[in-house]
Amino acid sequence: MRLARPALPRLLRRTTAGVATLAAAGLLATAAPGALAAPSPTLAAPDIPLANVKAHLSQFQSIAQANGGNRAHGRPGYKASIDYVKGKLDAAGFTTSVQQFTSSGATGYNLVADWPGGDPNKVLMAGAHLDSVSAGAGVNDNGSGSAGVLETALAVSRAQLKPTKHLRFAWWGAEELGMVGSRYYVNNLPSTERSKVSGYLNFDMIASPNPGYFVYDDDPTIEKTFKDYYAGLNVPTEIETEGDGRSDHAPFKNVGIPVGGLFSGAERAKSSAQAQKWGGSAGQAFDRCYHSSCDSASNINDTALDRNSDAIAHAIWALGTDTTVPPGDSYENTTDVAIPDNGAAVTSTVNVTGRTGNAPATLKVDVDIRHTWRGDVVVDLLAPDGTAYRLKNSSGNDSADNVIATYTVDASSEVANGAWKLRVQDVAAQDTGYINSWKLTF
Ligand code: DTR
Ligand code: CA
Ligand code: ZN
Ligand code: ZN
Repeated sequence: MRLARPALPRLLRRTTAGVATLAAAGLLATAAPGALAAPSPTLAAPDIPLANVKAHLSQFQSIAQANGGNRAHGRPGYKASIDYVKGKLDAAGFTTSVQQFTSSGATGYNLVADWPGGDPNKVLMAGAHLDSVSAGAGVNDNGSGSAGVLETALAVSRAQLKPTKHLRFAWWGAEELGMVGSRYYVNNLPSTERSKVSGYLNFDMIASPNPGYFVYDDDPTIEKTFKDYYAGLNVPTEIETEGDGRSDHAPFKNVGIPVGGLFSGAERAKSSAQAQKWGGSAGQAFDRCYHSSCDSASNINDTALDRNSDAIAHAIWALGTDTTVPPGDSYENTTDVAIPDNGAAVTSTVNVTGRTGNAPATLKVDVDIRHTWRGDVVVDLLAPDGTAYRLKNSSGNDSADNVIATYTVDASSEVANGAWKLRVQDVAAQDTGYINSWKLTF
Protein backbone atom coordinates (compact mmCIF):
# COMPACT_ATOMS: atom_id res chain seq x y z
CA MET A 1 0.00 0.00 0.00
CA ARG A 2 1.60 3.30 -0.97
CA LEU A 3 1.68 6.39 1.27
CA ALA A 4 -0.11 9.53 0.03
CA ARG A 5 2.22 11.28 -2.40
CA PRO A 6 3.33 14.90 -1.86
CA ALA A 7 1.83 17.57 -4.11
CA LEU A 8 3.58 17.72 -7.48
CA PRO A 9 6.38 20.33 -7.52
CA ARG A 10 5.94 23.63 -9.37
CA LEU A 11 7.09 23.01 -12.97
CA LEU A 12 10.73 23.97 -13.38
CA ARG A 13 10.30 25.12 -16.95
CA ARG A 14 12.47 28.09 -18.05
CA THR A 15 10.12 30.84 -19.27
CA THR A 16 11.65 31.41 -22.73
CA ALA A 17 13.25 28.03 -23.26
CA GLY A 18 12.03 25.75 -25.98
CA VAL A 19 9.97 22.89 -24.69
CA ALA A 20 11.07 19.38 -25.33
CA THR A 21 8.65 17.49 -27.50
CA LEU A 22 8.15 14.04 -26.09
CA ALA A 23 8.85 11.57 -28.84
CA ALA A 24 9.01 8.49 -26.73
CA ALA A 25 9.99 6.02 -29.38
CA GLY A 26 11.46 3.56 -26.92
CA LEU A 27 14.87 3.73 -28.62
CA LEU A 28 18.09 3.48 -26.68
CA ALA A 29 21.75 3.27 -27.67
CA THR A 30 24.67 2.12 -25.55
CA ALA A 31 28.28 3.21 -26.08
CA ALA A 32 31.48 4.31 -24.30
CA PRO A 33 30.82 7.03 -21.70
CA GLY A 34 31.31 10.67 -22.68
CA ALA A 35 32.63 9.95 -26.17
CA LEU A 36 31.28 9.58 -29.70
CA ALA A 37 28.88 6.64 -29.57
CA ALA A 38 30.24 3.31 -30.73
CA PRO A 39 29.26 2.54 -34.36
CA SER A 40 26.98 -0.35 -33.54
CA PRO A 41 24.69 0.38 -30.59
CA THR A 42 21.57 -1.75 -30.24
CA LEU A 43 17.90 -0.90 -29.85
CA ALA A 44 15.91 -1.17 -26.63
CA ALA A 45 12.42 -2.61 -26.55
CA PRO A 46 9.35 -0.43 -26.16
CA ASP A 47 7.26 -0.66 -23.01
CA ILE A 48 4.54 -3.29 -23.37
CA PRO A 49 1.29 -1.65 -22.27
CA LEU A 50 -0.19 -3.61 -19.37
CA ALA A 51 -3.70 -2.58 -20.44
CA ASN A 52 -3.22 -4.28 -23.80
CA VAL A 53 -2.06 -7.51 -22.19
CA LYS A 54 -4.99 -7.46 -19.77
CA ALA A 55 -7.40 -6.91 -22.67
CA HIS A 56 -6.22 -10.23 -24.13
CA LEU A 57 -6.78 -11.89 -20.75
CA SER A 58 -10.32 -10.50 -20.66
CA GLN A 59 -10.90 -12.01 -24.07
CA PHE A 60 -9.63 -15.40 -22.91
CA GLN A 61 -11.94 -15.18 -19.89
CA SER A 62 -14.91 -14.31 -22.11
CA ILE A 63 -14.06 -17.10 -24.53
CA ALA A 64 -14.05 -19.62 -21.68
CA GLN A 65 -17.34 -18.30 -20.32
CA ALA A 66 -18.91 -18.61 -23.77
CA ASN A 67 -17.61 -22.13 -24.28
CA GLY A 68 -18.43 -24.30 -21.31
CA GLY A 69 -16.10 -22.58 -18.84
CA ASN A 70 -12.72 -23.59 -20.22
CA ARG A 71 -10.23 -23.36 -23.12
CA ALA A 72 -9.04 -26.95 -22.88
CA HIS A 73 -7.64 -29.14 -25.64
CA GLY A 74 -10.41 -30.63 -27.77
CA ARG A 75 -13.01 -28.18 -26.47
CA PRO A 76 -14.53 -25.27 -28.43
CA GLY A 77 -12.93 -22.73 -26.10
CA TYR A 78 -9.47 -23.72 -27.25
CA LYS A 79 -10.19 -23.31 -30.97
CA ALA A 80 -11.89 -19.97 -30.19
CA SER A 81 -8.68 -18.89 -28.42
CA ILE A 82 -6.63 -19.85 -31.46
CA ASP A 83 -8.96 -17.87 -33.72
CA TYR A 84 -8.69 -14.80 -31.47
CA VAL A 85 -4.90 -14.80 -31.39
CA LYS A 86 -4.62 -15.58 -35.10
CA GLY A 87 -6.95 -12.72 -35.97
CA LYS A 88 -4.78 -10.22 -34.10
CA LEU A 89 -1.61 -11.48 -35.76
CA ASP A 90 -3.04 -11.59 -39.28
CA ALA A 91 -4.18 -7.99 -38.88
CA ALA A 92 -0.68 -7.02 -37.70
CA GLY A 93 1.10 -8.39 -40.76
CA PHE A 94 2.35 -11.72 -39.49
CA THR A 95 2.46 -14.85 -41.66
CA THR A 96 0.42 -17.31 -39.62
CA SER A 97 -0.14 -21.03 -39.90
CA VAL A 98 -2.24 -23.47 -37.88
CA GLN A 99 -0.75 -26.91 -37.37
CA GLN A 100 -3.25 -29.67 -36.55
CA PHE A 101 -2.54 -32.79 -34.52
CA THR A 102 -4.57 -35.41 -32.71
CA SER A 103 -4.33 -36.19 -29.02
CA SER A 104 -6.66 -38.19 -26.78
CA GLY A 105 -9.03 -38.60 -29.68
CA ALA A 106 -9.43 -34.87 -30.26
CA THR A 107 -7.98 -32.45 -32.79
CA GLY A 108 -5.39 -30.07 -31.39
CA TYR A 109 -3.94 -26.91 -32.91
CA ASN A 110 -0.63 -25.06 -32.77
CA LEU A 111 -0.55 -21.48 -34.05
CA VAL A 112 2.76 -20.32 -35.53
CA ALA A 113 3.33 -16.70 -36.57
CA ASP A 114 6.38 -15.53 -38.52
CA TRP A 115 7.39 -11.88 -38.68
CA PRO A 116 8.54 -11.33 -42.29
CA GLY A 117 12.25 -10.58 -42.65
CA GLY A 118 15.40 -11.30 -40.72
CA ASP A 119 17.94 -14.01 -41.39
CA PRO A 120 16.01 -17.20 -42.23
CA ASN A 121 18.97 -19.20 -40.95
CA LYS A 122 18.77 -17.61 -37.50
CA VAL A 123 15.28 -18.04 -36.08
CA LEU A 124 14.48 -16.71 -32.62
CA MET A 125 11.27 -18.26 -31.21
CA ALA A 126 9.05 -17.28 -28.33
CA GLY A 127 6.05 -19.34 -27.27
CA ALA A 128 3.37 -20.10 -24.73
CA HIS A 129 0.75 -22.78 -24.40
CA LEU A 130 -2.71 -21.48 -25.12
CA ASP A 131 -4.73 -24.34 -23.65
CA SER A 132 -6.20 -24.43 -20.17
CA VAL A 133 -7.15 -27.37 -18.02
CA SER A 134 -10.80 -28.39 -18.28
CA ALA A 135 -11.47 -27.09 -14.75
CA GLY A 136 -11.44 -23.44 -15.71
CA ALA A 137 -10.51 -20.51 -17.96
CA GLY A 138 -6.74 -20.84 -17.39
CA VAL A 139 -6.14 -17.08 -17.26
CA ASN A 140 -2.81 -17.29 -15.43
CA ASP A 141 -2.10 -20.80 -16.69
CA ASN A 142 -1.55 -19.91 -19.41
CA GLY A 143 -3.49 -16.97 -20.69
CA SER A 144 -0.80 -14.82 -19.07
CA GLY A 145 2.07 -16.24 -21.11
CA SER A 146 -0.06 -16.32 -24.26
CA ALA A 147 -1.06 -12.68 -23.84
CA GLY A 148 2.47 -11.52 -23.02
CA VAL A 149 3.85 -13.21 -26.13
CA LEU A 150 0.96 -11.92 -28.27
CA GLU A 151 1.39 -8.31 -27.15
CA THR A 152 5.15 -8.51 -27.73
CA ALA A 153 4.49 -9.74 -31.26
CA LEU A 154 2.07 -6.86 -31.79
CA ALA A 155 4.74 -4.46 -30.47
CA VAL A 156 7.15 -5.84 -33.09
CA SER A 157 4.54 -4.98 -35.69
CA ARG A 158 3.85 -1.50 -34.27
CA ALA A 159 7.59 -0.81 -34.36
CA GLN A 160 7.89 -2.35 -37.83
CA LEU A 161 10.98 -3.90 -36.32
CA LYS A 162 13.72 -4.99 -38.71
CA PRO A 163 15.51 -7.55 -36.59
CA THR A 164 18.63 -9.35 -37.78
CA LYS A 165 17.18 -12.68 -36.72
CA HIS A 166 13.93 -14.08 -38.10
CA LEU A 167 11.28 -13.85 -35.37
CA ARG A 168 8.77 -16.66 -34.91
CA PHE A 169 6.05 -16.74 -32.24
CA ALA A 170 4.01 -19.79 -31.29
CA TRP A 171 0.99 -20.76 -29.23
CA TRP A 172 0.87 -24.42 -28.31
CA GLY A 173 -2.05 -26.83 -27.93
CA ALA A 174 -2.45 -29.61 -25.37
CA GLU A 175 0.41 -28.60 -23.09
CA GLU A 176 -1.71 -29.70 -20.14
CA LEU A 177 -1.79 -33.21 -21.60
CA GLY A 178 2.01 -33.31 -21.52
CA MET A 179 3.45 -30.75 -23.94
CA VAL A 180 1.73 -32.59 -26.79
CA GLY A 181 1.48 -29.64 -29.21
CA SER A 182 5.02 -28.33 -28.79
CA ARG A 183 6.42 -31.83 -29.02
CA TYR A 184 4.43 -32.43 -32.20
CA TYR A 185 5.86 -29.20 -33.67
CA VAL A 186 9.48 -30.07 -32.83
CA ASN A 187 9.13 -33.69 -33.97
CA ASN A 188 7.71 -32.57 -37.30
CA LEU A 189 10.26 -29.79 -37.85
CA PRO A 190 12.79 -31.07 -40.41
CA SER A 191 16.28 -31.26 -38.90
CA THR A 192 17.45 -28.64 -41.39
CA GLU A 193 14.82 -26.26 -39.96
CA ARG A 194 15.55 -27.22 -36.36
CA SER A 195 19.20 -26.28 -36.82
CA LYS A 196 18.14 -22.77 -37.78
CA VAL A 197 16.37 -22.16 -34.45
CA SER A 198 18.88 -20.16 -32.42
CA GLY A 199 16.74 -20.16 -29.30
CA TYR A 200 13.29 -20.84 -27.88
CA LEU A 201 11.86 -18.65 -25.10
CA ASN A 202 9.00 -20.15 -23.08
CA PHE A 203 6.42 -18.30 -21.01
CA ASP A 204 4.09 -20.46 -18.94
CA MET A 205 2.44 -18.67 -15.98
CA ILE A 206 3.92 -15.16 -15.76
CA ALA A 207 1.33 -13.38 -13.60
CA SER A 208 0.68 -15.57 -10.57
CA PRO A 209 -1.31 -13.73 -7.90
CA ASN A 210 1.36 -14.32 -5.22
CA PRO A 211 4.21 -13.97 -7.68
CA GLY A 212 7.81 -15.02 -7.69
CA TYR A 213 10.30 -14.00 -10.36
CA PHE A 214 11.91 -17.17 -11.68
CA VAL A 215 14.28 -17.41 -14.62
CA TYR A 216 14.96 -20.71 -16.37
CA ASP A 217 18.55 -21.81 -15.88
CA ASP A 218 19.08 -23.41 -19.26
CA ASP A 219 20.90 -21.42 -21.95
CA PRO A 220 23.27 -19.00 -20.17
CA THR A 221 22.89 -16.18 -22.71
CA ILE A 222 19.10 -16.27 -22.50
CA GLU A 223 19.25 -16.57 -18.71
CA LYS A 224 21.58 -13.57 -18.50
CA THR A 225 19.32 -11.53 -20.78
CA PHE A 226 16.42 -11.96 -18.36
CA LYS A 227 18.50 -11.59 -15.21
CA ASP A 228 20.09 -8.36 -16.47
CA TYR A 229 16.63 -7.02 -17.25
CA TYR A 230 15.42 -7.65 -13.73
CA ALA A 231 18.64 -6.32 -12.26
CA GLY A 232 17.84 -3.11 -14.08
CA LEU A 233 14.54 -3.02 -12.22
CA ASN A 234 16.23 -3.87 -8.91
CA VAL A 235 13.96 -6.93 -8.77
CA PRO A 236 15.72 -10.06 -7.48
CA THR A 237 15.21 -13.29 -9.42
CA GLU A 238 15.64 -16.96 -8.61
CA ILE A 239 16.55 -19.83 -10.84
CA GLU A 240 13.57 -21.96 -11.83
CA THR A 241 14.75 -25.33 -10.55
CA GLU A 242 11.69 -27.49 -11.11
CA GLY A 243 11.01 -26.21 -14.63
CA ASP A 244 12.80 -28.94 -16.49
CA GLY A 245 10.33 -31.05 -18.33
CA ARG A 246 7.33 -29.18 -17.01
CA SER A 247 6.52 -27.00 -19.96
CA ASP A 248 6.90 -26.44 -23.70
CA HIS A 249 10.60 -25.63 -23.65
CA ALA A 250 11.28 -29.32 -22.91
CA PRO A 251 10.82 -30.65 -26.48
CA PHE A 252 13.11 -27.90 -27.82
CA LYS A 253 15.74 -28.57 -25.17
CA ASN A 254 15.57 -32.30 -25.92
CA VAL A 255 16.77 -31.69 -29.48
CA GLY A 256 19.55 -29.35 -28.41
CA ILE A 257 17.92 -25.97 -29.07
CA PRO A 258 18.95 -23.32 -26.51
CA VAL A 259 15.98 -22.51 -24.29
CA GLY A 260 15.04 -20.07 -21.56
CA GLY A 261 12.02 -18.45 -20.06
CA LEU A 262 10.23 -16.90 -17.12
CA PHE A 263 7.87 -18.29 -14.50
CA SER A 264 5.94 -16.69 -11.63
CA GLY A 265 5.16 -19.87 -9.73
CA ALA A 266 2.38 -22.44 -9.43
CA GLU A 267 1.22 -24.72 -6.62
CA ARG A 268 4.35 -24.51 -4.45
CA ALA A 269 4.19 -22.25 -1.39
CA LYS A 270 6.20 -19.03 -1.25
CA SER A 271 8.82 -19.18 1.49
CA SER A 272 9.27 -16.42 4.05
CA ALA A 273 12.61 -15.55 2.47
CA GLN A 274 10.90 -15.20 -0.89
CA ALA A 275 8.15 -13.09 0.63
CA GLN A 276 10.86 -10.88 2.11
CA LYS A 277 12.35 -10.19 -1.32
CA TRP A 278 9.23 -10.19 -3.46
CA GLY A 279 6.42 -9.25 -1.14
CA GLY A 280 3.26 -11.31 -1.09
CA SER A 281 2.26 -14.03 1.34
CA ALA A 282 4.67 -16.53 2.81
CA GLY A 283 3.30 -20.01 3.27
CA GLN A 284 0.77 -19.53 0.48
CA ALA A 285 0.97 -20.93 -3.04
CA PHE A 286 2.31 -18.65 -5.75
CA ASP A 287 -0.96 -19.45 -7.51
CA ARG A 288 -3.59 -20.99 -5.22
CA CYS A 289 -5.90 -21.30 -8.21
CA TYR A 290 -3.46 -23.45 -10.17
CA HIS A 291 -5.48 -25.85 -12.36
CA SER A 292 -8.67 -24.74 -10.62
CA SER A 293 -11.87 -23.07 -11.67
CA CYS A 294 -10.75 -19.87 -9.88
CA ASP A 295 -7.94 -19.32 -12.40
CA SER A 296 -9.97 -16.47 -13.88
CA ALA A 297 -9.28 -12.87 -14.87
CA SER A 298 -9.03 -11.87 -11.20
CA ASN A 299 -6.32 -14.47 -10.60
CA ILE A 300 -3.62 -12.13 -11.91
CA ASN A 301 -0.92 -9.95 -10.34
CA ASP A 302 -0.66 -6.88 -12.53
CA THR A 303 2.91 -5.97 -11.56
CA ALA A 304 4.20 -9.43 -12.40
CA LEU A 305 2.27 -9.45 -15.67
CA ASP A 306 3.60 -6.02 -16.60
CA ARG A 307 7.21 -6.72 -15.68
CA ASN A 308 7.27 -10.14 -17.32
CA SER A 309 5.62 -8.84 -20.50
CA ASP A 310 8.24 -6.09 -20.67
CA ALA A 311 10.92 -8.71 -20.06
CA ILE A 312 9.63 -10.76 -23.02
CA ALA A 313 9.92 -7.72 -25.25
CA HIS A 314 13.36 -6.92 -23.86
CA ALA A 315 14.55 -10.43 -24.70
CA ILE A 316 13.13 -10.34 -28.22
CA TRP A 317 14.76 -6.99 -28.96
CA ALA A 318 18.04 -7.88 -27.22
CA LEU A 319 18.41 -11.37 -28.73
CA GLY A 320 16.68 -10.72 -32.05
CA THR A 321 18.29 -7.51 -33.14
CA ASP A 322 21.84 -6.39 -33.34
CA THR A 323 20.47 -3.68 -35.58
CA THR A 324 22.70 -0.69 -35.59
CA VAL A 325 21.35 2.77 -35.10
CA PRO A 326 22.89 4.92 -37.89
CA PRO A 327 26.12 6.22 -36.33
CA GLY A 328 25.16 9.92 -36.60
CA ASP A 329 27.05 12.43 -34.43
CA SER A 330 26.21 11.38 -30.95
CA TYR A 331 27.72 11.89 -27.54
CA GLU A 332 26.90 9.57 -24.69
CA ASN A 333 27.50 8.87 -21.04
CA THR A 334 26.73 5.40 -19.68
CA THR A 335 28.08 5.88 -16.17
CA ASP A 336 25.40 4.98 -13.62
CA VAL A 337 24.31 7.84 -11.37
CA ALA A 338 22.18 7.00 -8.32
CA ILE A 339 19.07 9.18 -7.86
CA PRO A 340 18.36 9.92 -4.17
CA ASP A 341 14.83 9.05 -3.15
CA ASN A 342 12.70 12.19 -2.83
CA GLY A 343 15.91 14.21 -2.72
CA ALA A 344 18.25 16.53 -4.56
CA ALA A 345 18.60 16.45 -8.33
CA VAL A 346 21.59 14.67 -9.85
CA THR A 347 23.26 15.26 -13.22
CA SER A 348 25.16 13.33 -15.84
CA THR A 349 27.35 15.23 -18.33
CA VAL A 350 28.34 14.75 -21.94
CA ASN A 351 31.02 17.02 -23.35
CA VAL A 352 30.28 18.04 -26.93
CA THR A 353 33.35 19.14 -28.83
CA GLY A 354 34.44 19.69 -32.40
CA ARG A 355 31.13 21.02 -33.66
CA THR A 356 30.45 24.40 -35.24
CA GLY A 357 27.50 26.73 -34.69
CA ASN A 358 24.36 25.99 -32.75
CA ALA A 359 22.60 22.78 -31.86
CA PRO A 360 19.72 21.65 -34.15
CA ALA A 361 16.03 22.31 -33.73
CA THR A 362 15.61 18.55 -33.50
CA LEU A 363 18.26 17.61 -30.99
CA LYS A 364 17.65 13.95 -30.07
CA VAL A 365 17.94 12.98 -26.40
CA ASP A 366 17.95 9.23 -25.66
CA VAL A 367 17.32 8.61 -21.99
CA ASP A 368 17.64 5.38 -20.02
CA ILE A 369 16.66 5.75 -16.35
CA ARG A 370 15.97 2.61 -14.33
CA HIS A 371 13.47 3.55 -11.64
CA THR A 372 10.43 1.80 -10.22
CA TRP A 373 7.31 4.01 -10.12
CA ARG A 374 8.65 6.37 -12.77
CA GLY A 375 5.98 8.95 -11.88
CA ASP A 376 8.41 10.12 -9.16
CA VAL A 377 10.95 11.27 -11.71
CA VAL A 378 11.46 14.73 -13.27
CA VAL A 379 13.95 14.95 -16.16
CA ASP A 380 15.55 18.06 -17.71
CA LEU A 381 18.18 18.68 -20.35
CA LEU A 382 20.60 21.49 -19.39
CA ALA A 383 22.38 23.29 -22.22
CA PRO A 384 26.01 24.40 -21.71
CA ASP A 385 24.77 27.89 -20.68
CA GLY A 386 22.45 26.36 -18.07
CA THR A 387 19.20 26.70 -20.00
CA ALA A 388 16.82 23.98 -18.84
CA TYR A 389 14.59 22.06 -21.22
CA ARG A 390 11.91 19.96 -19.50
CA LEU A 391 11.85 16.43 -20.92
CA LYS A 392 9.58 14.72 -18.41
CA ASN A 393 7.35 15.98 -15.59
CA SER A 394 6.55 13.96 -12.47
CA SER A 395 3.21 12.18 -12.60
CA GLY A 396 2.17 10.69 -9.29
CA ASN A 397 0.02 7.91 -10.66
CA ASP A 398 2.44 6.57 -13.31
CA SER A 399 3.47 3.42 -11.48
CA ALA A 400 5.20 1.76 -14.44
CA ASP A 401 8.94 1.09 -14.28
CA ASN A 402 11.76 2.93 -16.06
CA VAL A 403 12.06 5.93 -18.31
CA ILE A 404 13.50 4.57 -21.56
CA ALA A 405 12.55 7.07 -24.20
CA THR A 406 13.71 9.43 -26.92
CA TYR A 407 12.94 13.15 -26.70
CA THR A 408 13.34 15.82 -29.36
CA VAL A 409 14.40 19.27 -28.21
CA ASP A 410 14.48 22.52 -30.14
CA ALA A 411 17.97 23.58 -29.04
CA SER A 412 18.61 25.85 -32.04
CA SER A 413 19.27 28.82 -29.73
CA GLU A 414 22.07 26.94 -27.96
CA VAL A 415 25.74 26.77 -28.93
CA ALA A 416 26.50 23.12 -29.74
CA ASN A 417 29.89 22.76 -28.07
CA GLY A 418 30.11 22.55 -24.31
CA ALA A 419 29.03 20.50 -21.31
CA TRP A 420 25.43 19.33 -21.71
CA LYS A 421 23.79 17.76 -18.67
CA LEU A 422 20.88 15.48 -17.98
CA ARG A 423 19.31 16.52 -14.68
CA VAL A 424 17.10 14.02 -12.86
CA GLN A 425 15.21 14.41 -9.60
CA ASP A 426 13.05 11.96 -7.64
CA VAL A 427 10.30 14.11 -6.10
CA ALA A 428 8.30 11.51 -4.16
CA ALA A 429 9.15 9.14 -1.33
CA GLN A 430 9.70 5.42 -1.90
CA ASP A 431 10.96 3.82 -5.12
CA THR A 432 14.49 4.57 -6.19
CA GLY A 433 16.61 4.20 -9.26
CA TYR A 434 19.54 5.47 -11.26
CA ILE A 435 20.55 7.05 -14.55
CA ASN A 436 21.72 4.10 -16.63
CA SER A 437 22.79 6.08 -19.68
CA TRP A 438 21.83 8.96 -21.93
CA LYS A 439 22.84 10.21 -25.34
CA LEU A 440 22.64 13.37 -27.47
CA THR A 441 22.44 13.02 -31.25
CA PHE A 442 22.96 16.12 -33.40
N1 DTR B 1 3.38 -27.43 -15.98
C1 DTR B 1 2.90 -26.08 -16.12
C2 DTR B 1 3.07 -25.25 -14.90
C3 DTR B 1 4.42 -25.33 -14.31
C4 DTR B 1 4.74 -25.92 -13.14
N2 DTR B 1 6.09 -25.73 -12.88
C5 DTR B 1 6.64 -25.05 -13.90
C6 DTR B 1 7.93 -24.61 -14.12
C7 DTR B 1 8.21 -23.92 -15.31
C8 DTR B 1 7.17 -23.67 -16.25
C9 DTR B 1 5.85 -24.12 -16.02
C10 DTR B 1 5.61 -24.78 -14.84
C11 DTR B 1 1.42 -26.10 -16.45
O1 DTR B 1 0.67 -26.57 -15.62
O2 DTR B 1 1.07 -25.59 -17.53
CA1 CA C 1 4.89 -2.19 -19.10
ZN1 ZN D 1 -1.12 -25.99 -16.26
ZN1 ZN E 1 0.94 -23.84 -18.03
